[in-house]
Amino acid sequence: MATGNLNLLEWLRERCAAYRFDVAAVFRRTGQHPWPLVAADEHELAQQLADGGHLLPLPKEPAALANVLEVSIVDFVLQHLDEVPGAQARRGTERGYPDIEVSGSAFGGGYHAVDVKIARRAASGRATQSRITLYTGNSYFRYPKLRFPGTFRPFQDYASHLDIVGIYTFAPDSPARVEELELLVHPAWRIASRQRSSTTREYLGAVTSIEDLRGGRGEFQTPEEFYKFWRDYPFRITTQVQQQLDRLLASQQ
Ligand SMILES: [Ca+2]
Repeated sequence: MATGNLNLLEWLRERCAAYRFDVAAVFRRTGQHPWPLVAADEHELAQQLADGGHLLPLPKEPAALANVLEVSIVDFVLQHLDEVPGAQARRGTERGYPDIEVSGSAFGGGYHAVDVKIARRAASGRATQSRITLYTGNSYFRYPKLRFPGTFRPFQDYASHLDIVGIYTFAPDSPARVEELELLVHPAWRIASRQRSSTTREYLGAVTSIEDLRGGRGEFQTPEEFYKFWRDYPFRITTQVQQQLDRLLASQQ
């Protein structure tokens, strides 16, 4: 296969269409049943483990459950990237940006940021229950030439910023908690709104309509319009960011 001819956005869409969340529950070592335990297939095994008291449900709390999904999706993407000749990828830090950094000749060279976002469907089924956070607005995003802690390089050094958005229905009675998971892939600016995603944190929010998220219909016509709006936004510069800035500026003199 010739290198440099893959479009990362298209590649991710194709791969993500084949993703299945197959984490059924949390395994507990202790159970009550006779040994050996013999199962003909994974369904029978799951049933026997459940009947034998080996399974605990996944967490209900949205952030905890989102983290389980995120880790599983990042693992899946990294595994598939590993099979692409001429592609490199690495996993970001828990609280940093991005979740995955992709590079190499397979995708035309340069560095690409891929971030995973998880949202629960609202009861209506038409919107996300809360607004997805696209970026933290007062640090690496606002100062795109500086390399902040928790990042691999300055924001502007990425050729593209892509988001994998996972939307699921919360199933309180299922040990897996997650049903009807849908994965969408878009450049982050395409699903951006003009609203913050938190009243207390310095976060930029996405649009909440699931139709608009699917179609990549955010509130900006161009990336320039998006970056101008959110870089001009009067976010608070927290003490932590102030200290990071002081250090970064001092090291560049
Ligand atoms: Ca993430």
